[in-house]
Amino acid sequence: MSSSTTTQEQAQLVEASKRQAAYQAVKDYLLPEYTRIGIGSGSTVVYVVEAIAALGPSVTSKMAFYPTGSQSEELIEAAGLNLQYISKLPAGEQLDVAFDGADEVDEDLNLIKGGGACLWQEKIVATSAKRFVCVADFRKLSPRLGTAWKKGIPIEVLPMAAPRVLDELRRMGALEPRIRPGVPGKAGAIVTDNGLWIVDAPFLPLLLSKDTESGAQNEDREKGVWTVDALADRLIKIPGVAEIGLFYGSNGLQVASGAQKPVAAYF
Ligand code: ABF
Repeated sequence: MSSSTTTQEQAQLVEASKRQAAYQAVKDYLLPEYTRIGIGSGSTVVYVVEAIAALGPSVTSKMAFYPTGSQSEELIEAAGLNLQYISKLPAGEQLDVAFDGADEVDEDLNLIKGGGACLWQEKIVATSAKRFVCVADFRKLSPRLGTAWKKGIPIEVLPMAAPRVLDELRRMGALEPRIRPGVPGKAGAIVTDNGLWIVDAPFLPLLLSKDTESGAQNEDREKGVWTVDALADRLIKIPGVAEIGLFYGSNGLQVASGAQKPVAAYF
């Protein structure tokens, strides 16, 4: 078997896994009585929308779909689904469920998100939902965040603050944090749907809270090793940081927003 065939077969396996995960997630978590559905970003979510559209108008015509950015807005419209905006969701009301992908998922369902630069709106939609369903293929699961996704934690920043944010990240032990470039071959940073930039900050694999029950946390932090929750708490406080691509699985979404924790990751 040639190496190109192997690469092609691997690509097919990944696409089949994403599709299977998406259809399973929709089957298990899109209840017919739901009326407000969050739709995330990325290539896996394309299959989520495909699976929803395949249910047909008898199910979907009573539902409204809330995007996390321009990509999912286009997906919703192209599938003929009813597009609505989270800005119009009245205070005190919630989405029934939100589906989104991830770049990496650890065993506590903590997530790295933002590889597609949509993390801020993704977090708003996720935390507006009673239930958040992470749809992820087999490549995304790892014991510690930073093991499978090595590009770093995506952080959405105010452009004028980017150099200061990089300085602080280096002080915290980030390994070569950098401003994410925009279009290949052209100078300049990627610009998010919110007009901001993305900084990618690689750290050594993040510990789960339970890893530090032995009391080794301080010693580890001096070596640049953080727990998910300690790092998230610190990153979000850096001046100029708008949002971070760490989504807590076990408790963060609840603590931060009152929304429910992620309930599922499919592999
Ligand atoms: C969104 O899309 C992002 O938070 C994440 O970065 C990315 C995952 O994309 P894919 O499904 O293409 O791997 O969910």
